[in-house]
Amino acid sequence: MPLEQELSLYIWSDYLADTTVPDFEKEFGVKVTVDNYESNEEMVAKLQAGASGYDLVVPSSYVLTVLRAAGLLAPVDRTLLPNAKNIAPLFRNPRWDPGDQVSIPWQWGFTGIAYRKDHIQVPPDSWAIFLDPKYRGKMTMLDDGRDVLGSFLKSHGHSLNSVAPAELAEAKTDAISAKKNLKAFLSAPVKGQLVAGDVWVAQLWNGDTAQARAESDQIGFAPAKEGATIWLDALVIPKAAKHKRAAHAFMNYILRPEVGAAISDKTGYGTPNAAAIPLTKAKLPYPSSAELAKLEYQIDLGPAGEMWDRVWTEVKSA
Ligand code: N2P
Repeated sequence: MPLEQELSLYIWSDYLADTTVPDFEKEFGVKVTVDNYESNEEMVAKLQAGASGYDLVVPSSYVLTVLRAAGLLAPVDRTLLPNAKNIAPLFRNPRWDPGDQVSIPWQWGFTGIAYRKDHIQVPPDSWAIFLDPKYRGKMTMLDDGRDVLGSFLKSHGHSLNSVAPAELAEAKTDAISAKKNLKAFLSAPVKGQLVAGDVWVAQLWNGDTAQARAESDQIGFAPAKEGATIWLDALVIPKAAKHKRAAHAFMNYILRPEVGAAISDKTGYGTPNAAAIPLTKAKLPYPSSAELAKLEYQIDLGPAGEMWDRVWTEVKSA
């Protein structure tokens, strides 16, 4: 299969190093188009609405499960990925892609609480901060029902994948109370507001917080003591992709140690590339077993996903 001259990448915002795409274009003679999304749900909605122009997308693991089960993903030809040898054992043969058939890992991270040190003296290490009216109007939570309801489920000692209606109802009550204190539900774009000092406390991912910290030393990050989401986002090729050979070339390219390290240095997220870790500035290690014990992967909720969607819609419109 000859290398096509185009590649269309659909990826979370702020998830590439500045050099990742230009260097690939130069070396491979492939013109890359990059489109961004701010949530898994936004990406899935676009794919479901029939967007068929993408050659690579980067779902979180629980969404990968759904796309895979729906038969929307193309098999990945590992013979075209000699650099897959660099993938750390922790990220091989994951439960969301048994046998590594349709994906390669992109980055991993977790959700916590970003805060302005100049306004908040004690690191806010509990999701309860969002229920405290003291910082009304200066706080945001992610625009992501799984993360918002998940954090309040954790606060009550439940799994963030709970499908028990009574548990979800408790989380919904908290989310609606929190909403009164929030400036907005906002994901990656909150970084600018943290840096500007307009937001003092934000439920945010560790890497995006690190990106904000690179612009302001007033930004801290506290893991929530009740526990939180850990995720792994992965590169997949939609079945309808028109440039599958170029998609494989890009996959193999990002699995180079120096390319993976540059992505992590820019995004602040962990690399699943074992050969890249020694080259990263932060040398972000894999989660320790103590950390892993507090963190939980989101899983596909199956038919209960509809109940979750309904609850989240109710929170957003409350
Ligand atoms: C990209 C962050 C994506 C993390 N800015 C969510 N899985």
